[in-house]
Parts: sequence; structure tokens; C-alpha cells
Amino acid sequence: MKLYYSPGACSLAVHILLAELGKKYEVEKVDLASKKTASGADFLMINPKGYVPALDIGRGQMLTEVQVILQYLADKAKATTLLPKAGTLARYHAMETLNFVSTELHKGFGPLFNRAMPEDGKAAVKERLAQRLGHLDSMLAKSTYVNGKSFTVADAYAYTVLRWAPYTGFDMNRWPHIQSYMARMGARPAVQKVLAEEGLK
Ligand SMILES: N[C@@H](CCC(=O)N[C@@H](CS)C(=O)NCC(=O)O)C(=O)O
Repeated sequence: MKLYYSPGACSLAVHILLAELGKKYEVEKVDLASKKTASGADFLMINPKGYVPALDIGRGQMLTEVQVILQYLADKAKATTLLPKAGTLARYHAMETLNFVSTELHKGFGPLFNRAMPEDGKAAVKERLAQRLGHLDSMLAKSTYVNGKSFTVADAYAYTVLRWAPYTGFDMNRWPHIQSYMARMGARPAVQKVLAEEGLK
């Protein structure tokens, strides 16, 4: 399996899961501005959508979209502690959390990285995102991980996007439970390994 990634981008979630699963994997860095990979390939030929993550799962098959790749990897590894079995109510709750991370957090941060976005637009986006972060903080006041007492695939994703909050100007002291969650997540050996692989520490 080969993951196409950009350091610190949402592809980090997939990278973390690969390491948590103890999978053998390769990674290749993508320059998102030029759409070239580190080996000089045209990334648009790999993922015509032009964004990371893209996971080459072999036999000429490529998978994209964070939520889907995370579910594929956990299902394939039969890692039901990381993602409940398909068809169970617990699975739908896990998907509910993944969707919240994807659509409310991940895509909430997007405009804040957009240089063309005017400052007053950014302020409105930040206000909305702060509400979502407040919700997450109250969830984390009651549980160690975003889906309960143990690490699941949604944590790989939540940790990845929450890393962006201090860089986009949020004062994280507002959300002490998120802060301790980030410290807890950051101390996981798989997370440490992957941050080093992406040159982030
Ligand atoms: N819908 C995609 C979005 C992925 C995405 O937003 N990727 C960003 C990095 S976090 C990216 O590669 N952006 C570059 C671009 O869109 O040109 C997913 O959920 O995986």
C-alpha cells in the first residue's frame, strides 16, 4: 500500500491509522501547488481530484476521501475495536463522528487556509467553527477519545484536523479538554512515528 500525502494535511489521519494498525506501507509526498509527487509523477494522473489523501491499494486500485479510506483500512484489518462491524448501531455512531469531523471540522478549517478569503469572512467561519470546537470539548469532558473510552479511527482524523486550530489563530485555552486530548493523542507511539516520518517534529 502506498499513501500519497502532504505533511500535516488531512492525509496524516490515514498515515496515523496505517501506523496504528502496524501495516507495512510506503508513502510519497505530494506538492499540492505544482501537483507533482516527490518522484516527479503528475499527481493528477494518480488522483484527478488533485488532493490528498490517495491510497494505492494495489491491483491498479486507488482509494480517496479520508473517511472512506479509514473505514476501508479498519474493515480490511477486521479491527473492530478501531471501528465497529458494519451494520451495527455502533458503526453508525462511529460514522456519525467521522462525518462530524469531516464536514464540520475538516471542511470548517478550509476557508481559513484560503488566502483569497477576506478577513471578515474568516471571522464568521471562525465563530461557527468555535461552536463546533465547544461541542467537541464538552464531549471530551466525558470521554477519553471522540467515540468513547478507547482510540478509534475517528481519533486519527480528529487529531489531524485539530492540529490546525492553533495555526489558524484559535486560542486553545478556551477548550481545556481538547488540549489534554491532543497531548494524549500526540504521545501515542504511532503518532510520534508518523509525525517524524512527515518531518513535523
Ligand atoms: N474530500 C476530501 C478532501 C481532501 C482535502 O481537503 N485535501 C486537502 C489537504 S487537507 C488538499 O489536498 N488540498 C489541495 C487541493 O484541494 O488542491 C477528503 O475528505 O479526503
